[in-house]
Amino acid sequence: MDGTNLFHIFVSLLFLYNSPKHCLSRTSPNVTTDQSALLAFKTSITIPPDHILATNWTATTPPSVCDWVGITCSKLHRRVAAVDLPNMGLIGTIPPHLGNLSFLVRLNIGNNSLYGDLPKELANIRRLQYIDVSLNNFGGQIPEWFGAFSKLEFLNVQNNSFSGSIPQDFGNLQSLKVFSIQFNQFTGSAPRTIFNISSLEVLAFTGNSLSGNLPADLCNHLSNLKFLYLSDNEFEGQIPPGFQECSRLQLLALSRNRFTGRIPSEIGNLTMLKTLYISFNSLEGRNPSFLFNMSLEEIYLPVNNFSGSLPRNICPKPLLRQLLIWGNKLTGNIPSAIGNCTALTRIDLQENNFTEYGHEGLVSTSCDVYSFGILLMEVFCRKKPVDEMFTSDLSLKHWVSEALQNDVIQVIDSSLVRKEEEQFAAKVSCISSIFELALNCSAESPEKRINIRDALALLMKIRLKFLANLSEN
Ligand SMILES: *[C@@H]1O[C@H](CO)[C@@H](O)[C@H](O)[C@H]1NC(C)=O
Ligand SMILES: *[C@@H]1O[C@H](CO)[C@@H](O)[C@H](O)[C@H]1NC(C)=O
Ligand SMILES: *[C@@H]1O[C@H](CO)[C@@H](O)[C@H](O)[C@H]1NC(C)=O
Ligand SMILES: *[C@@H]1O[C@H](CO)[C@@H](O)[C@H](O)[C@H]1NC(C)=O
Ligand SMILES: *[C@@H]1O[C@H](CO)[C@@H](O)[C@H](O)[C@H]1NC(C)=O
Ligand SMILES: *[C@@H]1O[C@H](CO)[C@@H](O)[C@H](O)[C@H]1NC(C)=O
Ligand SMILES: *[C@@H]1O[C@H](CO)[C@@H](O)[C@H](O)[C@H]1NC(C)=O
Ligand SMILES: *[C@@H]1O[C@H](CO)[C@@H](O)[C@H](O)[C@H]1NC(C)=O
Ligand SMILES: *[C@@H]1O[C@H](CO)[C@@H](O)[C@H](O)[C@H]1NC(C)=O
Ligand SMILES: *[C@@H]1O[C@H](CO)[C@@H](O)[C@H](O)[C@H]1NC(C)=O
Ligand SMILES: *[C@@H]1O[C@H](CO)[C@@H](O)[C@H](O)[C@H]1NC(C)=O
Ligand SMILES: *[C@H]1O[C@@H](CO)[C@H](O)[C@@H](O)[C@@H]1NC(C)=O
Repeated sequence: MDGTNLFHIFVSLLFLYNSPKHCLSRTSPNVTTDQSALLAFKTSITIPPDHILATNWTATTPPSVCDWVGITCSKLHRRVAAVDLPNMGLIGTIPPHLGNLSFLVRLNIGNNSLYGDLPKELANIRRLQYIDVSLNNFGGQIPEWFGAFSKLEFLNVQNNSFSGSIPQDFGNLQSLKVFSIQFNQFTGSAPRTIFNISSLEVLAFTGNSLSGNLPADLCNHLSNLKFLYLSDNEFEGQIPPGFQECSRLQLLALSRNRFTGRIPSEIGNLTMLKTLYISFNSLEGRNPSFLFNMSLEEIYLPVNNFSGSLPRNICPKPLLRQLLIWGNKLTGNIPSAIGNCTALTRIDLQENNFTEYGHEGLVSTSCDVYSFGILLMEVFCRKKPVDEMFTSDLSLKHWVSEALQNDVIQVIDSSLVRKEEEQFAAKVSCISSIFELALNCSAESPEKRINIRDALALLMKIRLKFLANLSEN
């Protein structure tokens, strides 16, 4: 007799001895167990009488938990497979009984007012794939036994009060795709084992007190990573090289840490990167111009020590939407090719050492807002300041301001607008808005002038409105 047959006989004997009825009545948890667990949860939370759970979660025989609000049962076993109670205003704690939901795959109790520890009995739920306890008041250490959920794909504990270090065992979660511990009070270094989870797509540590250097081989195993949030921590040292291995990266957030040194040029190899946040560090280096050669849509570099000038061809692709680089040591002109950044909606270049606008540059942020206003009028007016007609700024301003009240077309450069063209009205309205802004900029008394930051923002708005008008037609 071979081993397989022996096995079959053994199994049959087992069934004879333990009839299913006998078996159930003794040890096997069933849907009644699930009902008890959920009722225990109900008693551990404060529910106003008019809350849906107050009437809906009612014990019945036989149990009908599968019809309860927020509960989904598995088709096969008719056991509770998912608890979805987000945004319910629940106040209370998680009882240990919840660990009896042995068929639970998804636990989503985000955005309530639950507090206390996560009971260790939850570790019994080996099937868990999805845990969202975000936006609650849970505290204490993050349980080490989370590391035992070998099927876990989604773990979000963000916006709670967890503290202590991130357990090494989390590196065992080799199916994890989303891992967010943002906005807690975690300390210590990020365990290297985490960066070994090759399934990771989102890794979010922003808003803790994590410290130490990032591992030099940070990206070696993270070829699926799309979003990396490490801002608002106490990380220090260099930004590690080797970022080209994180080849799917779309967002990299390293702001408000203590990073020093240069931006590694390997970042330039990230062809899918759209957003780069590295503000408020002590990064340096001349001319991080490779950044402008990528497909970035948002560049945030404020308050670092970058020097050098902006590249002449600043927007080779018109993708850039936000460019914030105030508070650095950049010099030179603001390139006139900034006009090629047609998607730009927000720009802040202040507190650098850019030169006044000259023949090369269009706008200088350190230039006074008065000159900017005059420049705007010069650009859009029929007459140039060389015209004898204008002996002073005053006459230009006067001319524009008169025209705004009467017939603005008279002063608009005729090569810019023609009466017979389709966009005539949209263009005139746009230029009128620009003239109004220009007049404000060049108001005689300085305290009446809009500041340059707001002026640039307004200019962007005018542009957007113009584009919107065009698309309506
Ligand atoms: C579940 O098991 C309990 C004993 O633990 C038993 O009394 C009950 O009848 C069972 N319920 C169902 C629905 O099988
Ligand atoms: C609970 O709510 C669900 C879905 O709204 C409904 O189907 C079910 O009948 C309700 N059960 C009770 C006991 O009210
Ligand atoms: C959280 O839930 C409340 C209702 O309890 C809702 O008003 C709020 O929008 C939710 N917040 C988020 C971030 O989903
Ligand atoms: C999470 O907490 C941070 C910091 O307190 C806060 O800025 C953010 O709005 C919170 N997130 C949500 C979704 O409420
Ligand atoms: C990461 O994984 C590799 C191979 O999969 C292994 O050799 C290495 O020891 C792991 N590193 C850590 C810190 O777990
Ligand atoms: C990074 O990009 C440079 C220039 O585009 C290229 O020469 C280099 O091979 C790339 N490196 C990697 C590791 O992809
Ligand atoms: C820039 O460098 C100067 C001089 O080295 C230093 O004093 C300053 O703190 C640095 N600024 C930033 C934001 O790192
Ligand atoms: C940007 O790309 C162009 C063409 O691919 C290349 O010639 C140039 O050297 C690049 N500039 C920087 C600063 O990487
Ligand atoms: C800007 O340039 C001026 C004069 O060249 C210099 O005194 C100042 O230190 C520079 N500021 C910065 C932030 O580099
Ligand atoms: C702006 O873009 C146009 C068209 O792509 C290009 O011909 C021109 O050289 C760019 N301007 C600058 C200053 O790079
Ligand atoms: C210019 O705009 C600012 C703010 O938008 C306003 O406070 C000020 O009164 C305006 N000045 C003139 C001269 O219109
Ligand atoms: C499962 O949960 C424990 C608490 O962790 C309870 O003490 C048990 O009574 C419960 N078991 C069942 C079958 O409901």
